[in-house]
Amino acid sequence: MTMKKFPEGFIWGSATSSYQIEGAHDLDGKGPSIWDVFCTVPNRIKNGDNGNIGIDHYHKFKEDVALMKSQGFKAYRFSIAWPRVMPEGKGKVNEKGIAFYSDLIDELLANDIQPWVTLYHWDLPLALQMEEDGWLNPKISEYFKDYADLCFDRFGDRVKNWITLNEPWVVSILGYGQGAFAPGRKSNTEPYLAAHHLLVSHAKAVDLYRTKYAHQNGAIGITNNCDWREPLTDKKEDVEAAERALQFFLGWFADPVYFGDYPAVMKERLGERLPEFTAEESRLVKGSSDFFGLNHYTTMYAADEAENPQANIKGNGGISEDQGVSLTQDPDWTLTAMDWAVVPWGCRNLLQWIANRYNDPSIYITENGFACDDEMVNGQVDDSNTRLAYYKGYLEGCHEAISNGVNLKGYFAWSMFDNFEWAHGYGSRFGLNYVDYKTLVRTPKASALWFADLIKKNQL
Ligand code: PNW
Repeated sequence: MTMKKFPEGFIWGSATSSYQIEGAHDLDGKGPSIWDVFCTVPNRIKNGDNGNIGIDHYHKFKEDVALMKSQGFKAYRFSIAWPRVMPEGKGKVNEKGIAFYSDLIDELLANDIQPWVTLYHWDLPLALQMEEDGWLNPKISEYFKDYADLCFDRFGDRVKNWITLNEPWVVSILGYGQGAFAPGRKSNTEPYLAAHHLLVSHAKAVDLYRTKYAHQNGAIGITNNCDWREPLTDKKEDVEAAERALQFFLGWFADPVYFGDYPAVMKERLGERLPEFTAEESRLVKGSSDFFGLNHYTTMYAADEAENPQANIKGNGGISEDQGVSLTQDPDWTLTAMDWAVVPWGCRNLLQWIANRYNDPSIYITENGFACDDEMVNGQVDDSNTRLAYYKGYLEGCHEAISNGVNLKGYFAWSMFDNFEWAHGYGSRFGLNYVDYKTLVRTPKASALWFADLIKKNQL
């Protein structure tokens, strides 16, 4: 077997988000978020789970950083809970919340782990939802900018890698289209409006960082999620359908960032439901990312709807009737607990598609991982045939893309720990480290030990 080396300086990290791990939902002055409340609505979350306690990272962060250090991670991606530092989303600052993140950052740096900080990973302050209509209100971009200003001011002396938004596609589609995530709205117009305000909010925060905080010499970008779409057949209609699906998924957010406008195919198909960028907005959004943040998990076959009208669409498709695309999985593909298929070559193909379309940006995979309901047997979780095999395959895909010239600069495993998997609750475990939700004891799974070795050697 040939050894697959990764480029020197390749960044190996693991990732989490605030609501999924912190707990301490109402402690030390934190305000409620839309997720705190969404979880109280009956039947929205599997088993009625919620993030009230999470994995109590709020109290155990030193232990958690020690675990990262022992597993060799050089970077840690986490998010700041907006309502922990600004309980009402604007105005008054909660100094105890600031102190928590400040201590976490210091602890990471003391252990030679670079903090990669996401400003928004879905826990919007409830007051902004109730009083201001959340992401549907154009004023949100000013509130987000002020919140970003606070974070750059308090943490920017030590944090050099910022991600404004995590997965605006999920916020728009699952939060405002399908209603599966907070704030639970169902609509075929609101997702496009929310997305527009998300993009402008991102761009204003980046502009602020590059002007007011230029002296901090950090990098800032956005993280988008995208599955790969492989044409079901090599018929022209299916090839076009797969391309159209990618433009509705990733192009929706990445085209504005790289080209200053939405993809032509979205404008054609959506007409007035797709907002237009003003000249000023377009100027602000274009070029607003120092790197291409990508969260990637799975792949589906895409066919033209007319070609394959009976296809069984299983989530992840966005608003399919807007795209005229039908999606299917190969019955031979292994599925995770989320029903996401394991397709390592899709990861390679997507990286190459991004490199081609966006002119070879520096790419960081900011999430990639495998969900299952792990079990502890004799004090150990052996995930070598499930999660570990997934990581190995996907990292081989990454390595191939790098060999083909793709500028992939780093990789963050999702997730460092088992945690609250949103609407799926605690049953779908993504962690490299097992968490016993009764005792809150953390135990490295086989995949965590495999990562430690991989990082040490920097090769597969
Ligand atoms: C991402 N989809 O969520 C999030 O960034 C994480 O917080 C989450 O735990 C992880 O992936 C696993 O789910 C997604 O429907 C949720 O395509 C849904 C989708 C994609 C990503």
